Amino acid sequence: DEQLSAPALQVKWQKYWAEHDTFRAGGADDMRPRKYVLGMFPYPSGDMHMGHAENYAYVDSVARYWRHRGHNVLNPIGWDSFGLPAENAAIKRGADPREWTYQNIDQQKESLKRFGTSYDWSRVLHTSDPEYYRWNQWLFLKLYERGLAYRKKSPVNWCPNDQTVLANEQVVDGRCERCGAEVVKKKLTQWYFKITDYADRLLDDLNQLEGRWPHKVLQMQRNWIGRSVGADVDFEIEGREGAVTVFSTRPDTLHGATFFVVAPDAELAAELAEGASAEVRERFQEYLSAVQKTTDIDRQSTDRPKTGVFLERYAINPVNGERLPIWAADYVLADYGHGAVMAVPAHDQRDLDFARAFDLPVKVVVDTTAPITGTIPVIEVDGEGVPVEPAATLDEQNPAVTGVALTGEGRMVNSGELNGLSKRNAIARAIETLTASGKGRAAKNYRLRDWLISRQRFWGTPIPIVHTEDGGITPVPEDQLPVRLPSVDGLDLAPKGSSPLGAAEKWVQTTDPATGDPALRDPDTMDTFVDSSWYFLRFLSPTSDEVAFDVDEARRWAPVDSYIGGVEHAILHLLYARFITKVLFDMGMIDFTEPFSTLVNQGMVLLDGSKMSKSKGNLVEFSASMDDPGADAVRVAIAFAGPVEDDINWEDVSTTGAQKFLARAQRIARDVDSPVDVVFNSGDAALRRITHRLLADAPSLVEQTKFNVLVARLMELVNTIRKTIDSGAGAADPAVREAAETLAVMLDIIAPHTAEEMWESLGHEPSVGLVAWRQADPALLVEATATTAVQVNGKVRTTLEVPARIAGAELEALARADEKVQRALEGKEIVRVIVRAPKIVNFAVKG
Ligand code: ANZ
Repeated sequence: DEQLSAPALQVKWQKYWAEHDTFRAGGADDMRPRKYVLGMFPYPSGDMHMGHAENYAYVDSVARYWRHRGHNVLNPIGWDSFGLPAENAAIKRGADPREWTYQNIDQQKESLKRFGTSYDWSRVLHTSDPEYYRWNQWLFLKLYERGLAYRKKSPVNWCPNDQTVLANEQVVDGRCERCGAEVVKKKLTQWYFKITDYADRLLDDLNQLEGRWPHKVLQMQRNWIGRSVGADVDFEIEGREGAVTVFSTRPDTLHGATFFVVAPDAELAAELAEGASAEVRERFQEYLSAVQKTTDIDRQSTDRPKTGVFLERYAINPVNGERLPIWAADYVLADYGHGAVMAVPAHDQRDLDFARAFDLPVKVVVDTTAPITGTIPVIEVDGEGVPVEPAATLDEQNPAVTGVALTGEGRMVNSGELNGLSKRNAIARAIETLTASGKGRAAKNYRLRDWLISRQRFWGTPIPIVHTEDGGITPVPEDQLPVRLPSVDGLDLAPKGSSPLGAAEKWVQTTDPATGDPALRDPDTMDTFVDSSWYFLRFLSPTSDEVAFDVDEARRWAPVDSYIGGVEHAILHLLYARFITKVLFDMGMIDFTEPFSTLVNQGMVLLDGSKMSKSKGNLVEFSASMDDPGADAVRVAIAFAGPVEDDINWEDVSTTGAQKFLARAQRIARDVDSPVDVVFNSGDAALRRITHRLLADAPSLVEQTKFNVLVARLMELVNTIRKTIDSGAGAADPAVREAAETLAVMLDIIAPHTAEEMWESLGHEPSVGLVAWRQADPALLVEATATTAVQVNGKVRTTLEVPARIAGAELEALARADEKVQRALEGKEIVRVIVRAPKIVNFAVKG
């Protein structure tokens, strides 16, 4: 009657699972309902540490749960194994990034197995395998065919430290997301994916995910896409052929435009400055070079003093012919809208700040003090309606004086035919009028930019394109894929601003597949976010060398039912995966448009309140904890420490408590002394009620990610079983076996090794991981009830049947709602209510 040590227990059951392939997903003929459970795949940056433990434990629990609910579960694992850390590590050691990568992968695999995870190990993939990245290249070609992959020369984000370009998404507060170096702009010819073609769908489809993805993530995606609606308005410019267009969300305010601003780094600014005096030209050049050193973040900052140069040129307001002085100012960005704005200082704060700095006129065109039906809430005070906002006069609110732009609702003034209209109606009317006169039209704008995918680094997917001597571009035909990375031998990987692949002469020099003429391979590699944008589909047919993924398997399994990962991927990875999913849908390869039906962002295990990391030297070692206290104790303790979505502190995690609980659970299984086939219809009634209440509650606890509550309930069950064994009918009571079996099956989702061992002690064949949770017996869920006497002035008017544990307030409400009681109270004033739940409610009344 000895309990196995944690390592012995783990080895025993991990060996069993591996030998029996216990968690392999069922094939096409498996008729159970399917669940695709997926954790965001790991990056092989080193061995696992305790900071990762919550992620893997939670994904595993979800997968195990659905198996217990009778589902055919697919829970695969792979590695996102291209990328900078491997390349940087290789440079540091003068080694091959492959070595570092695959060594780390092996280590992580081993750790994940020791943690008792239930992956389908037959589907492992690594994005750095040619068998995988070949299909990245295929995807690139498909996007190219559809006009969704294109090259352009434009200013790109450049990390001077990593010596590579970065996507907008990889620039955080003006710095490189990876190394923190300040990002600069550099003009380069690069490959882009046209994600902006999908902006509307990427935005609108978020509504489908409401309630199924964390609201915060949906909001971040919405803001990132940043759709604005309004109008494009054409302005003539004195002394220039052809109109210039501006984008405005407020075409209703056209009459309030008092000047015109061009982004200094837009081509138009240089062109207009060209026509100005020598002095202005010089001032402009100086200003432009200063602006080019400023980040977009700084340019948009509201508390930076406004700067600009008057270009001595004028734009003509299309609605009233007024001459608007044209300024170059850096608060207008070159690559948003059309890089120019009509400035309406009375109603736009940035324009007002600028107008006040340079003494430009301010003209109010929306009277925000004029009432719009229903917009100013009124409250009753002593029977009189009083507006919540005290009425102010327009004079008091003059933006030129207060410095505060009037951005609220109101009625149009000083605006010709728009006068008297509300802001909203005036926007619509202004667009109609502009359209009719041909001087403008309704327009949309997005913050979202096309996805820059070229990287000047070695450790990534080669772009499957060759360049001919005459500057032509030829895609590598599909049947010649993969374009494999060359050997790293003799290559200098050190960052130098161009791709190291360019120096691999034998590799670079090739022939045009179309003509046989000499040609050069594109030396850049793809952003690794391309790799992760579709990997969830590759898991469905991971070894196929015919197709990227099998469309029939995709119809069976996809989209992913439960996607689980860190909130750090709230924008980049999820947006790209959503985009590629929509492209594949348009290609007719899949029948869904969103890749991840539900999303959970789980927290991390922190130490001293900060993220564990090698650089901070605060890692709690993972391997050592698998020996002591053991995988199950770690998993129970983490689950118990708090809700899945929260970060938890390792200091708050009690593994000794968890160890004791697991030991008690195992002892119960060994103590049970009834036949394996005993019928569960008798025995200790209180214990049976607790068991069945848990069977009824556990699914929603798991589905709402309340694992901490589930563990607490399992602990309660262990205590009650032990009490029943020690008193009552003892270890032979069928209710004890029923409870112990329920405990084992439920415990499996958190402490699988312990659960298997219990299941065996209870006389069953493994694996408990495939045993279905039983249905709760409704007869055992009925709560005890009590009878309440409801009195009015001491006289019983009715009786109520209520739950025995009803709260006083609830009971009083029930009594008041009763018809007989209402009749007895009619026309009377209630002086006092006395409630003694669940027995008595007494209303003391007069009149
Ligand atoms: C006139 C106006 C009047 C505007 C008003 C706003 C309020 P969002 O919502 O971010 O799309 N704008 C247009 N292009 C710009 C650029 N390249 N750089 C900086 N600002 C630019 O903002 C759209 C508004 O931002 C546009 O509407 C324009 O100012 C400005 F009472 O036009 B608005």
